[in-house]
Amino acid sequence: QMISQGWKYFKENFYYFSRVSKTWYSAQQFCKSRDSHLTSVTSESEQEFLYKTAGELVHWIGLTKTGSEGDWYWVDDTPFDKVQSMRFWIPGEPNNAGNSEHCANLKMSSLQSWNDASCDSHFLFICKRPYNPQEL
Ligand code: 2F8
Ligand code: CA
Repeated sequence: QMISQGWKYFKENFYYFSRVSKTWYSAQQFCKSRDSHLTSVTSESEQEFLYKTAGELVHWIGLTKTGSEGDWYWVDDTPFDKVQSMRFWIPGEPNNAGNSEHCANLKMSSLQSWNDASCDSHFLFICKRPYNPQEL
């Protein structure tokens, strides 16, 4: 029986921590080719699982903006809760540095860990997919 080699299980989802760097879009394409999306983050326990597993390495997550000055949204279609999510940004972020930061990553090993960065930058990334009851 195969249980998703290379994927880590946490609370009804599997997560893939890449070992190669990609642009945000290219990372999302990779996740989609594996029946997943760049990860959403919707609870403190999920955020804790992600930053502890990521360690000090910067990883793209599935948060980006509609257009260049639009609102943040999760690429896996999870509704983005702006108020509940404020606590996960690094203090001072998102700052849209150079008016060109439209994708988010997990930058610090801490509860306050998100930074907005240029989507064209290359970083490691985290894919997430719901577990399938047949697998576990
Ligand atoms: O000081 C925070 C600032 O740090 C960098 O800019 C100097 C980040 N840039 C990149 O990651 C490319 C900013 O996004 C971040 O806000
Ligand atoms: Ca920033």
